[in-house]
Amino acid sequence: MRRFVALFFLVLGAVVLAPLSATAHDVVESTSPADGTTVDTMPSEITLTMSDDPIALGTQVLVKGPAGNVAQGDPSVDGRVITQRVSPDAPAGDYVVTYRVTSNDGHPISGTISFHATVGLDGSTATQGAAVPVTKADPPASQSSIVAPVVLSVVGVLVVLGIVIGGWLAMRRKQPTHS
Ligand SMILES: [Cu+2]
Repeated sequence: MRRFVALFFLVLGAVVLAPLSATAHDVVESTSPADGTTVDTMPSEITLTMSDDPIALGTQVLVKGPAGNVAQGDPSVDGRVITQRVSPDAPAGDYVVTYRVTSNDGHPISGTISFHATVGLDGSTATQGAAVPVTKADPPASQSSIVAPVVLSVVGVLVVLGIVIGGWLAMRRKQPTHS
C-alpha cells in the first residue's frame, strides 16, 4: 500500500507540473520603430526584441508599405534581438511589419506592428495617412495556452485519482477472504 501511495503522488506530481513548465512562451518586448509611432526617416532596419532568445529557424519579417514588401534579405537573430534589413528604395508612408518568430519553447509567435515614416530612404515624403489597423502579438493564443494546461491538469488529476482509487478497490475486492 505504501508503494502504491508513493506511485500515486509521483503520477500526480508529473501530471500537475508537466504542463506548467510549458506555459511560458516568449513575447515581443519591444520593437524599433515602436508600434503605432511616426518616425522622421524610414529606418534602414527593423528590430524586434524578444523576452528570451528565439529559435532562429522559421523567423520571418515582412515590411509592407506603399511599394509593397521592402524587407531585404533574411532576418538575423542575435540573442534576443531580431533584425530585418530594409531596402534603400523604401519610400515614405505607412508601414505594417508582420513577424513570425519561433519562441524558445518551440511555439510560433506572430503579430504585426505599424508605423509611419515621414521621409523615405529613397528621399520621398509622405504625410500621415489613415490609421493603420494595429494587431497585438497573439494574445488569444497566450491566454489559452495558460488556461488550457491548468484545466487539463485538473482533469488529469481527477482521471488519475479515479483510476488509482478504482484499481485499489478492485484489487481489494479480488483478494481471497480468510474464513
Ligand atoms: Cu510557448
